[in-house]
Amino acid sequence: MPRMLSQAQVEQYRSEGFVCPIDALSVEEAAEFLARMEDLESREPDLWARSKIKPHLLMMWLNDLTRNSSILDAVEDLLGPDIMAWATGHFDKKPHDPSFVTWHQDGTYWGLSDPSVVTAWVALTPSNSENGCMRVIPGSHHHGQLPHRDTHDKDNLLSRGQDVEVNVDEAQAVDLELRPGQISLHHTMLIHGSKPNCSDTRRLGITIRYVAAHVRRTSGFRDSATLVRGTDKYRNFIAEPRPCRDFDPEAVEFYNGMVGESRRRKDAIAADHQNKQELLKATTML
Ligand SMILES: O=C(O)CCC(=O)C(=O)O
Repeated sequence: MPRMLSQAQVEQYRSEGFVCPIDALSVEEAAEFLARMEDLESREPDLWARSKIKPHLLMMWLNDLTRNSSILDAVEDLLGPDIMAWATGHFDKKPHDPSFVTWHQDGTYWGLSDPSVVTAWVALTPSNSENGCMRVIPGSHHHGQLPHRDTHDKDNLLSRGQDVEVNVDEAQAVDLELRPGQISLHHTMLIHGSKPNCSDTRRLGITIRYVAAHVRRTSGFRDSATLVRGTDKYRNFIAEPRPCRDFDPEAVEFYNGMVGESRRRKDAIAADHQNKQELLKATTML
């Protein structure tokens, strides 16, 4: 018996690669997380620039969010009982913000051993078609890893502006509309993206990338994760410290160590991806 999702939602995740919407937090709980985030934003200039990778190591509110029992119940229905929070992020579009996200598959540069990886996209504000909610191509996770190119557009919210190099049929796209506190869950190979915010309201989503404890890195680089439910008998990731306060010095030291590692890993995976694509193109031209 699933804990949070219905059997139909579990099946939808398998067949279409996403589930949406899920009532994980109440509107009040979402407002409280948002208030804690905004309070920190007002006290810490460059908050997000200082914590691009794994901000849950540095911010108490975000660390608490990764451990939310309703979110974890839904994730457990897809990944099983042993769950690690591996990465977190924020996708923020201010009113009339031109920022967008190109069509992409998350797993492209992640270098993880298997697809037991789920993203929980947590809405802290309303997220709808007008303000640039996330859009997905149902069933696209069945196509496996597709080629991508880096576009580096300044308005693209992705670090490299990753863009999938296949024709995406926009008519197939489904808008994932959420009220504050609701979440969507999506598969690591699902093609998704989002348009600019054409409204007067902020659109803010927090991403939590959860992995099943058996998942490991395919590259030789070290990486860390936080066990948020169950047990970790595999020890594939270095255990992350839980911060006692925002920008806890011990957590900052740990974070700084992981940043360098993460950059080296991403560059190595991107170079490997590029080589494979060039090889694929050369072979197709023969
Ligand atoms: O929030 C968005 O617009 C896109 C989010 C996204 O690309 C992701 O969660 O991987």
